[in-house]
Amino acid sequence: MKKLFSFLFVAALLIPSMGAVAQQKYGAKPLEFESLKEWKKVHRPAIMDFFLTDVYGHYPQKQVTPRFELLEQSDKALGGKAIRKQVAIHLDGMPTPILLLIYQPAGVKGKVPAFVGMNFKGNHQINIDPEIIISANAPTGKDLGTDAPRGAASSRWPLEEIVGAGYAVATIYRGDVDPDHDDGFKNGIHPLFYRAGQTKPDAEEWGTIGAWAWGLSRVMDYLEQDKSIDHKRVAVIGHSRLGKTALWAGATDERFAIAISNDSGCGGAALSARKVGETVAKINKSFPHWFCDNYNKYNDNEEALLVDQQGLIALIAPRPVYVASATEDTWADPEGEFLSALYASPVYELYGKKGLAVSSMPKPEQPSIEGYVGYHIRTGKHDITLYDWQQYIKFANQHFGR
Ligand code: GTR
Repeated sequence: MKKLFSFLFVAALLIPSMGAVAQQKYGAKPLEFESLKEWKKVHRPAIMDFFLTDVYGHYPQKQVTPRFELLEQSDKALGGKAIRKQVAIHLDGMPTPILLLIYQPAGVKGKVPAFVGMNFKGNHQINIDPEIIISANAPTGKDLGTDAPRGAASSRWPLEEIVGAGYAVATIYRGDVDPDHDDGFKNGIHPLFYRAGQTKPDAEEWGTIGAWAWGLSRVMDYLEQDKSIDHKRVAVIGHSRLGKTALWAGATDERFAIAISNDSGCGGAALSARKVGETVAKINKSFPHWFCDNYNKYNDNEEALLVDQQGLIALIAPRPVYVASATEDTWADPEGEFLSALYASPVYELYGKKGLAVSSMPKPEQPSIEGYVGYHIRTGKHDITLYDWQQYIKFANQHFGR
């Protein structure tokens, strides 16, 4: 009898913990659950914890409060169509500020919605506007003339079209938050958060994508206190590595009302388990600073992932999300990007929202934007173009009631 009791006692102890060890893997499949309650109570927290601990890394506990300084403002930007604002986002301990550049429609009464995104080579490359302040961290000298002259990326930032549609554009340079190379996390914002004696993030702490996403949240802090911006209608957007960042920012900061991923590929919208194009092992080798160190556990070991990248998209639910691909961008695995959007859709349905409106991959230039999960594939290469923006504007109009 005594034996039986102790057996039952040990079994009772073991069963729940065995359950935890053999934790259900969601895999690269549709995220289908019984109820919204179950999603919110069990699965969303587990999936969020997985992305925090094993993919992008936890944000630090310590709070660093930004201070905003308006450096410059003009009502005559873009030939009088726009107001331009340039704001320094100061962080205690950072030698240089994050420079925020905003264009917003001129002559508008009331608050305007906005697109917020990072740029690759400095604010001055998004438009030829000679007044754009060049960040101390942007490529300079020879590079400024050749690699990143003013307006070099203006095709990626069709300001006239966006501002013409009634939206503000707010952008920062990625290198103002954290440089995009493996510098041992010495030069960006990471050191501001180190504990005494700490010299680099722990294995489950944020890498560069996490830091960039944190930077986008500081832009949101600014927008919340700018009375001309409707901070309840802000879409976070990014291309490629900055698309991965936009999705993570959207997942972790619910103030972003929409998240848009343009050609974000591996570690963004694309499913990793397909191993098409860039893989977890390849991305961790080429860009060891992007993710947290724990992500290396999944190099050539995708089956061990608790959930695939559809989990990242589902974390944004019920807020609208848009995933876009390009036909020649095979490195980013367009089909894997589409499937992620599709597999996240059942979570939207739990909230009573239509997810993706199509169940098979649409042809190029046939966007699916009726649901809360939008998708298109555009003919052409890895890039963000006017066509892409036109779809994002339509999608935002629909959800922002415009
Ligand atoms: C590539 C990288 C991709 C993507 C891209 C980009 O080199 O392999 O993951 O992020 O860069 O950001 O343009």
